[in-house]
Amino acid sequence: MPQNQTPSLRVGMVGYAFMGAAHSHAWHTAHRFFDLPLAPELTALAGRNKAAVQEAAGRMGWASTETDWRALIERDDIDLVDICTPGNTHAEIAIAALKAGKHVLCEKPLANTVAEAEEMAAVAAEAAAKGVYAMCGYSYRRTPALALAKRMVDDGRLGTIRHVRAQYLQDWLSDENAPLTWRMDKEKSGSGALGDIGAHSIDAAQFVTGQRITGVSALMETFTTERPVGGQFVGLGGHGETDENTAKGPVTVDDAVIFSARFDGGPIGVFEATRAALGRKNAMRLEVNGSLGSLAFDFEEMNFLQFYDNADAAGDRGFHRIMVTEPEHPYVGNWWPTGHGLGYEHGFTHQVVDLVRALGSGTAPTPSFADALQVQRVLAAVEHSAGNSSTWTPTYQTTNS
Ligand code: SOE
Repeated sequence: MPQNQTPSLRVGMVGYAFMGAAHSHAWHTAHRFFDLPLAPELTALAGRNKAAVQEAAGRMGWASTETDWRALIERDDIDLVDICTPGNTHAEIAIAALKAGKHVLCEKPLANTVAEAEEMAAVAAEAAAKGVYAMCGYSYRRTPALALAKRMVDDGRLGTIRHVRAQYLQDWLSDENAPLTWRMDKEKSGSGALGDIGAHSIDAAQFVTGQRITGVSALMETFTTERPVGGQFVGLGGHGETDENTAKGPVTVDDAVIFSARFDGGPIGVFEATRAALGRKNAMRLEVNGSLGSLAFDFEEMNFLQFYDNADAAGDRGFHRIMVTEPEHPYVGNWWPTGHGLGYEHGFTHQVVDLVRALGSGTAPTPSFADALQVQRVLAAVEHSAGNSSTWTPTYQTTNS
């Protein structure tokens, strides 16, 4: 349908930091590369600081601004609310938006607690019955290589899944002088590496395998327990403008988490998430081992998927590196010729594509708030396990038997 005849989807976004920038790019780009039933319009951007939100709106291409998200939700020229704010605000904004008849895209993790996530999922279920839909922004599942991994598992190329191995390794908090931000404040962020990046690994592992985590055993650690206050990050990997005289505040979340997991279909898993793995920048990795083959992915080489096929002739067996840039691969055919590759921002664009296509066909987008509630339950189980080391066995207590 010609662009000028495609019905609009008028978007209001709350928040305009790193995720706000990625989402803005996606709202601008999706219908320029994919045929969509609705044409997104960047109608309003909400933020508390008037000067800052106006500057951001100009830079990111939003038509108007609000200094209160409630005003955004009351507007009758807004069809969908996109929540790009810290986790402690997700529940209030999403519930109000859904009850006002607005579709919702909510950044991950869904909430800071299971109780909040349960309420959000319940309200979303009621809204869906009225044709108002909600999606949670686990965008990594829309990286072409991970979408291909799921397709291959669904097609039985791995056989019976036995192992899941997930790591999400960053290093932007390796420096103990990196400043204290909202991500290190449990009240605002809910948790540290666990909810910020471990949540991505949990969703990706459940998405690719099609199975859910039923139990965990965990260890969490905070290496730097206080940080300079008032410094500003220069990007995620940057260092705050602080010195030895800057006052310090407490870090109330984890720097790192490791946990073992059991999936409902039988596999066992090992997970690791850290923001203190010096040298690893955004190494979101997933390996799945099955009875017939294995897959391995590393976001730092996001255009490739490693595949070991035990059906190969014995002399030919080995991990093959699939370059996920063929038209046959998920999403890629709408971009560049084979071999040209995609980037981090494309996952957000694909997220908008799938969301808008679902809304246009009157179907519920995924991951739903119920899917995101399952991730929230895993996050809570990890925190509970780590805080109750009843099964922890110090080596000095082991007997010689
Ligand atoms: C920080 O760790 C962060 O920005 C996460 O919050 C994002 O979800 C991830 O995509 C990149 O790293």
